[in-house]
Amino acid sequence: MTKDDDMNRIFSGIQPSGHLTLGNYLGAIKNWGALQNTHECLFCIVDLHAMTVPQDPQALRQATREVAASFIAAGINPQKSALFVQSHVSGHSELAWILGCFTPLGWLNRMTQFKDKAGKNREHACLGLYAYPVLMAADVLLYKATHVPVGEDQKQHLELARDIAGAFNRHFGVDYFPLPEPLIQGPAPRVMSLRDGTKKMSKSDPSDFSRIHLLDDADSIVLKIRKAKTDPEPLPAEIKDLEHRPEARNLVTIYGALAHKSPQDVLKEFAGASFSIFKPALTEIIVSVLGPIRTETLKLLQDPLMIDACLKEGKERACGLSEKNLSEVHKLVGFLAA
Ligand code: AQP
Repeated sequence: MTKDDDMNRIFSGIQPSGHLTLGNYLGAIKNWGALQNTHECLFCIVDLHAMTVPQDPQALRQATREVAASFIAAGINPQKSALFVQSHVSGHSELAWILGCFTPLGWLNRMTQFKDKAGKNREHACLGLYAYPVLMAADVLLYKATHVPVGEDQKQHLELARDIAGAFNRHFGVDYFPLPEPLIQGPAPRVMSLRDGTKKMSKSDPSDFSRIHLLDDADSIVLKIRKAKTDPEPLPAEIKDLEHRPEARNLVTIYGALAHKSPQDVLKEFAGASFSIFKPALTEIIVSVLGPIRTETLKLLQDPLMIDACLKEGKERACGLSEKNLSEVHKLVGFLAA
């Protein structure tokens, strides 16, 4: 029951709370393909998390298959990595309960995502939204994952997962759960909204024009980039001159992430250019990267039985690990063997 036999295991997940965005792609999925070659990987469609805000059941089912198809289209190989749905592995909810008993409310009160999502309506926010980070800790710790690739927005939740793992280990005087490390390595760890460069691009933003979806066709991408908020100045030569121009900086970062260039190198190419020059170039590169992913996703979605079969196989692999770890946790906390 040590952590040594579980070195270098990756867990990461995405909520099927809508259509995946360019932010999900650049902050998370894009890096997952390469990680499969160096780590044992578990990639999860976290539908229990999606439920923390209201979901239409039919849309949730559809989005779950769509996310699975996009993962495969973007390079996740279900033969190499366990690709599965969170609600198919009951251990996530069970471990969340156990870990919740080691999580002081003071820690949860600091979580900025809860404050952002609950807004002024805090008294009416559901327990699930408040307890979201405990479930996220359970997702990772259930597999004793050592590394979690996430975008910058999830860093605080991952720090909490480390605190909870530490609290559990200390309570029982064991070195059982590894303290999971964030891997914030995406080329654009924080992609911002196209309407407001100070807000992150999000699936659930009320404005469709705030984001690019992985399934947007070329015409929609042209339109969304044309309408993206900018300012009247041309692009500067130096990155420091974008400090107070969040929308411009965001578009330059997106271009660089897709072209495998640093934002400074993008400026070398476009210094002095107006947005009427830069935006078409940006559109072209977005369409060239997302186009093939879109085509492949739509093709995969025509065969839902094949997607379900991949998810079933992933579930079996995930259950193999989670059942072993949960029975060890049961022993540690003092549950009678069933
Ligand atoms: N804008 C972003 N930039 C970089 N990374 C991002 N991620 C999400 N948005 C961006 C990364 O994608 C992974 C999965 O996110 P999620 O869907 O589980 O939850 P989220 O972070 O809350 O994403 P959304 O799109 O904002 O969902 P909603 O609107 O439903 O809350 C994570 O690794 C995240 O960092």
